[in-house]
Amino acid sequence: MTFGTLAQTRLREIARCSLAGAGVTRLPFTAEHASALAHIRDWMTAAGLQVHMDAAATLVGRLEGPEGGKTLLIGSHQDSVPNGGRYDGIMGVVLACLALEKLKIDNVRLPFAVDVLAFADEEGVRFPTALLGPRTLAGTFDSAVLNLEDPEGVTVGAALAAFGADPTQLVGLARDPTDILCYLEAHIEQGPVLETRNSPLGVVTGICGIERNRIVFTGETGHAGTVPMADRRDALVAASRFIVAVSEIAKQTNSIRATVGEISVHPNAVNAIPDRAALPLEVRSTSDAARANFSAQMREIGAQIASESGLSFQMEQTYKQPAVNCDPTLAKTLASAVKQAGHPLVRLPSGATHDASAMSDLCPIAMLFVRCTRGLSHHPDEHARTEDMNAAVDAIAGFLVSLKTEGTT
Ligand code: HGY
Ligand code: MN
Ligand code: MN
Repeated sequence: MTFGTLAQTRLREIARCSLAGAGVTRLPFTAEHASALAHIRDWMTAAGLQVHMDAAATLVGRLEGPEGGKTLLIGSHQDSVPNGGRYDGIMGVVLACLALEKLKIDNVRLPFAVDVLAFADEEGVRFPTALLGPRTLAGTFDSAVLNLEDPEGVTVGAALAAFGADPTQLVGLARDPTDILCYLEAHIEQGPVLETRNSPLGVVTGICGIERNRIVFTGETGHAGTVPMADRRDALVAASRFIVAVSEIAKQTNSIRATVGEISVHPNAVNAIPDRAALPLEVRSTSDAARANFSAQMREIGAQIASESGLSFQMEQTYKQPAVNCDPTLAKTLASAVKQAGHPLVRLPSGATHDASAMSDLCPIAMLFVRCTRGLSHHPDEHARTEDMNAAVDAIAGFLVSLKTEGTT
């Protein structure tokens, strides 16, 4: 059995730790998360790691290194989006464990310790926040997050405590940057580039920044049959014009990805004119300046659309994460490991954000992408090939060994 086959088998098994329905639905601090940790614990134990769950519900598998040596961090997230795929996040955990298992079989001893990390919550689906685990390790965690609630009114703090973690001990999780070598994350590409380039692996150059704004158009409701069209202050019509403008202008700016993924309408009745339309505008770019410019442009356009129809317009930033670069030296080492494993080298930016985005506040980061069939992700049909995951295990193991020989410890 190859490591790729083992990875595919393990990912098929852990995909069952999910709510019913298409694809995988595994949110943080839930029964599905708890059952997934049992599988991950087994993977870590098979790799010879000492396993514990930290106060942020990150499962940590530690391979001890020489006394006083540094620690290399490697991993990804266990959670999924609703009806997501079986590779996003969790693939990075299984590949990390298998790479260490490979080194154990090859009797390779590393001159540094390794912590494999299975973070609880990267997607930010259950709660209006994300990256809890990486932020506690990086010391950038904001304790106000503990009071944020899920749709059922459960706070992050209560969910952590009920899960057996400890919201009062999060501050103590911060790592000393001088003890850390780097953070490596393997992740399915979630896009079409590697498939188009016919390459199983890619070395990530940087991770996009992200900004989310809450937009509200407010007009006036009225009877759908009696108010003349010219007299209407229809919030949904204005919001629709705004959404089309977002798409058209984003298309004209090549480094921008802008999405309106939800909308709520009031009174939301078939025979009443909408007096309120609320929507999130998400903007991503590898350039923070381009992202800020685009948002400023949309603020102006939204205000103009509103004033033309006698409505009011509000736009408030609710989330921001800057673009981060992967460490060029680590990327070079990872590139050599990919070539050493006999695969072509493709370098590419990440349009998705990752745990590595937050880990970059703690230490230098490197990311390895694995080809994604049809570029499909956040989708039940997400798929990675067995042979590509096998290639990834080779490349990760090669990267760890080359860090040893390059003495970057
Ligand atoms: O939204 C993202 O890019 C990530 O999948 N959470
Ligand atoms: Mn992910
Ligand atoms: Mn995701």
